[in-house]
Amino acid sequence: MAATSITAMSKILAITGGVGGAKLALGLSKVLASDELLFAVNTGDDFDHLGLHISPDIDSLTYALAEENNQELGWGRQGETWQFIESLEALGGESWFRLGDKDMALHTQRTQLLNSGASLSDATASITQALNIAHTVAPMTNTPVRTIVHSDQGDLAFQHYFVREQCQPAVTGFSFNGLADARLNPVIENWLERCTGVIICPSNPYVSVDPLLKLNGFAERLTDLPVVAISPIVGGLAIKGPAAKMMAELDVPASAYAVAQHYEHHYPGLMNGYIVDKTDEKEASRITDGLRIPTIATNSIMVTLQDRVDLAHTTLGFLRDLTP
Ligand code: FO1
Repeated sequence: MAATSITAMSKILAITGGVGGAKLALGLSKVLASDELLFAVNTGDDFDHLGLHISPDIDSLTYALAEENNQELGWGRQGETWQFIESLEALGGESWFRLGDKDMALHTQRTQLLNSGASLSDATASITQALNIAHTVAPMTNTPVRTIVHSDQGDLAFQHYFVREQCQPAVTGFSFNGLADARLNPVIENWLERCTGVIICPSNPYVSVDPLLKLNGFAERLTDLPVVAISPIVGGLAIKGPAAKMMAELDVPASAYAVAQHYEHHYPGLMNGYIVDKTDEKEASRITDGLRIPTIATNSIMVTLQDRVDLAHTTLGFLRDLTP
């Protein structure tokens, strides 16, 4: 399906991280052309592993946009084989982080590009172009930021919490090493000069969206723009990932309302509109009245490509309605 422009004036910034965000991102890429849509991606999940630089959220988005994402696993590349990781395991090597053979090629190429002096942004552009992705996938920053999960089992690097420990430890909070010194990717900075609206994709607010919004001055740069967020929580559950479990452990009700409250508390006035799933229709009026954020309810569970495109259209229409 080729991207068909809905308005010649759009310059949309989509903030995304993880698999839920990547689903809507694909829908948006079908609706807006590459000069109308830029993806700003969380890099807090990045880590160095087996001598390679791994950027899981960039990978999820890259494979989604290339329509090469592994639908059974929910991460990684489709049509994968596992000879490398199985051979490594047989040698007694570290194999908890399952790197597929095709996926390994991407991490190797990224690491090579970084080692030869490319920025993460340039390395990502080279890889996405090679995979025929028209849209720009912009890492939030070119400097390392690493999410640390504080838990009942101590402080854990994000992938150790998420993959090695299977999100079992109870979380008590998060910090983002390197964030204070990180500079917003100049590609995103330039886009903001002409940006007409911002979409916060249905990603985990604590570990996918906060690292971006907390980046030096970024949230403040967005306050003059129409911003719409989509709840990653539907009917008290996270569509994918540990968001609902994290909320329960942080003593926050796992609800679409609480996600809106989180954004409003930490970034007052940032969000101009909010989208919840139609199963949470009752929450929509509570959020509109209680938090004074115009909220609509629609189908936000994206199973098919058409679901992704439909949510993209609804989000862009809502954003347009909120634009002065
Ligand atoms: N997630 C898993 O649950 N298990 C894995 O072994 C795993 C490997 C992996 C390799 C490359 C990559 O880019 C992502 C990978 N993921 C894996 C997914 C990833 O760690 C998480 O989905 C994100 O960090 C959460 O946004």
